[in-house]
Parts: sequence; C-alpha cells; structure tokens
Amino acid sequence: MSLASRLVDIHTHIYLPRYCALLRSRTSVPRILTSNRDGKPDDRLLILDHEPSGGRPVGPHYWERDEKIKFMDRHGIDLSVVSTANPWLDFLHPSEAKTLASQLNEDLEQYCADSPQLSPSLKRLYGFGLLPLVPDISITALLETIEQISKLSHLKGIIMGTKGIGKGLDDDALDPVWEALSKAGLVVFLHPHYGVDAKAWGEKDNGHVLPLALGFPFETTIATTRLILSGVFDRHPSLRLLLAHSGGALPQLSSRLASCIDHDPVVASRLAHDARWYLGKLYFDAVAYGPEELGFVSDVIARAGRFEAGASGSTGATVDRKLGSKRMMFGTDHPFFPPLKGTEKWRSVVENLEAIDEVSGWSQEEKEGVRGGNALSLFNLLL
Ligand code: 5CU
Repeated sequence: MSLASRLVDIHTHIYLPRYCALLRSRTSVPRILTSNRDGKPDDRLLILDHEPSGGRPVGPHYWERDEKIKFMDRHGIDLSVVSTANPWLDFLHPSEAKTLASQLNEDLEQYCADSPQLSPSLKRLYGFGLLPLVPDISITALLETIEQISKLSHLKGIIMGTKGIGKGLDDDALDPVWEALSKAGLVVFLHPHYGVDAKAWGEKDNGHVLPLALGFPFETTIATTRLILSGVFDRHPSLRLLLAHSGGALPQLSSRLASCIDHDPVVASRLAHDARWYLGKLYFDAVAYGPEELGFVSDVIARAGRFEAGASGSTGATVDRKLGSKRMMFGTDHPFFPPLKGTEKWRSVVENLEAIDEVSGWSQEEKEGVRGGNALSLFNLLL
C-alpha cells in the first residue's frame, strides 16, 4: 500500500498521564473524580458545564498509548496526529501553565517517539503541542514554548482554544505568536471548548446535545470569523489554521459574512480580500458525519479562488473543485463519542469514513486524499 492511500486521523485526543494527575488533584471543574466501585477504579470526567451528576465515566482509552493504538488498529487507522483534549491549560495561573505546557510537550514527544513504526521513516503517532495561553502570560513565554515545540521532531503543530490570552484570538497582542507559528511551520488546530451562552439552550434537559452539536461549532465559527476580520491572514499569509468540526457554520455563512462586510465601510477597508477568499486559506477536518456536508464544505473552499483580489466572484468563473477536498482531512474525535454498547467499531468513526466515501462528485483520488494523503502533505509526513 502506498503512503498516499494511508488512513490518517488528525482529530484525536488524549489526556496525558501528567495532565490526568493534575485533574485528579483538583476539587473544582475541570477535574477527574476518582473512586472505587466493586473494587475497581471508577474515574469520572467533569470538564463541561452540566456534566451528568457525578461526571462521565473515563478509562485508559483517555490516557494510554496502547489503547490509542488498539483503537487505530480496530478502525484501520495507520497514523494519528494526537492532541491534548480540552480545556488544555486554560484554567491555570501563568507560571503553572508555562511549566506544564513545557512538560506536556516533552511528554507528548516521547509518547509519539516511542510509538510503533509505520514505515522506515514514519512513526504511527505524531502530535500537536500546547501553548500556555492564559491571561497575564508574557508573549515571551509563548514564543519560548513555540521554540520548544519546533525543536520536538514529532510535534507538527499546536492545538488551541478560542480564548487566546483572555481577549480572544483577534487580540493584537497575539500578532508575534501568529508570526512565530507561521515561521516555525507549525499547524494551528483550532478547537472549541466553551460553546456559546448556555441560556440559548433553554430549560429542557437535552443533555450535552446542544452544547456539543451546536455550541462547539458556533464557537469555532465565531473565533475564526474574528480572526479573519482582524486581518490576521493578510498579515500572516503562511499561517496554517486547521478548523475542528469542518469549520462549524462558517462555510454556510461565508457569503452572508461577505455581504455584511461589504455594507460596513470600516471593516471593508480593513481587509485585503472578500471574506470568502479566506476560506480557501484554511484547512478543515472532515468530522461532519454526512457526505452532503463534506461536499458542501469542499465546494465552498474551492469557490474561494473566484475571489482573488479584483475578481468579481462571478459564478461563470472556473473553479477547480479538487482544491476544496485537498484542504479536508479525516478525524475521529477519539476518545469522545464512544459506542453506547460494546460494538467492535465506533459508529462515530464509521459514519465519518462512510461520509467521505459517499461524497458525490469526489473522485477516488480526492477521497484517498481526505482519508490520509492531504494530512501527510500538510504535516510534511512524507518519505
Ligand atoms: O464530549 C465531549 O465533552 C467532547 C469534548 O469535550 N471535547 C471534544 O473534543 N469532543 C467531545
């Protein structure tokens, strides 16, 4: 099998043992509650608002490398680019966040370096490091951590939430961070945690359905839109940003966004391009669970080429559809969304694989790209 036809998971998480130890030591959320049931450890994870009382059960698949590899083998996944799961270091004081970021980056490097070989030059695991993105951290501390990550050969990017250092990602103070990440060639994986104002969910008990299905993607939509509006992609054209959950609602709303900008002279004069052009600069996971959604996202990405500076965006202009799927990559969200009953394969994974396979209009080559080839190129994981 050629490397181009490998299955690569770019959206897969871990709570490293050192991070779990911290969560276990805490008395408020985020935390892991540890107790014993019938003589066996009974760990419960509390990270989101309104976790079911007592928290959700968690086990070794949240922290052990062997469990990750077993999961990959069960689903035919050759290589994974693993990231710490939310809420990262967001809740820590700056000095604690800086120290822990550096330790967890070393831990993740080791976790990947000790993983099995996929080929003579590739391991099965690579990773996204962590930055100590918390209020009152110095920019120097962030730049030092970027330098650390860029020297760890199995870390190919960083994962971050949407808060930045307290004012969101459009904070001008973060400009040196975008600059350093671009220069280091590190991919930024933007991932939600906070959702939107919980009042929007009303009073009915719908469990975690609304915050996860809608709150998470809207958070990503808002954060990415703010980044675009702040001109970050004009100032840092080589920044590579990968969006969780296929970019949330941004593909669906991008023409409306462009129209609102057109009617707002202050914002319009700030940007070098039509809003839709920026979607062609982004990368998207393929964690959307449906072929129609994946096809739609790839069409919107491909359409971005019509909005090169000065171009009218007219529907008559030629669009290379392949440019869309090339920016999309398979992901699983493991270890979240485990099967409710002990099935061999996880439904959440099978659905995402079937969705890729069923996109109408994608050639076999494009599907192979989304399954793995695009990720291997993005992360420079080539022979
Ligand atoms: O189910 C969940 O809570 C989550 C989460 O917290 N983070 C994530 O990436 N997916 C699902």
